[in-house]
Amino acid sequence: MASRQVLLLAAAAITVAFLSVPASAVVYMVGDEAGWTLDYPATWTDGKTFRVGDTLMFMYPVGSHTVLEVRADDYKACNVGHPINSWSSGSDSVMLDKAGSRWFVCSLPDHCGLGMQLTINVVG
Ligand SMILES: [Cu+2]
Repeated sequence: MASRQVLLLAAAAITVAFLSVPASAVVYMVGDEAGWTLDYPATWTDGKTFRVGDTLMFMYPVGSHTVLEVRADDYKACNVGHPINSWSSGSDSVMLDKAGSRWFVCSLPDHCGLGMQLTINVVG
């Protein structure tokens, strides 16, 4: 009997946990089907509204690219020497956990200059 009550409580707690996740949270595949590549289209962000709680997924063959989060001035200059964060798993999940602008580049030689740059504005 007691174990049945524990199970019911656990089920209720799980339900509440799911309900508290914003229904609007979106997982964005950067570059869509093409992924995070040299052909990544600069227009990919057009028409998208990124919100706190959404996630960016960067997909690429391991070793072919990386993902660095950088500051605005390093973004503009393609300076990869002082990243805020870096990822290289080939399946990198980046949570948009706060409002504001964020800047991402690939760290491989010339890739940033060839267009592997992504800047987004996250709204609360
Ligand atoms: Cu690259």
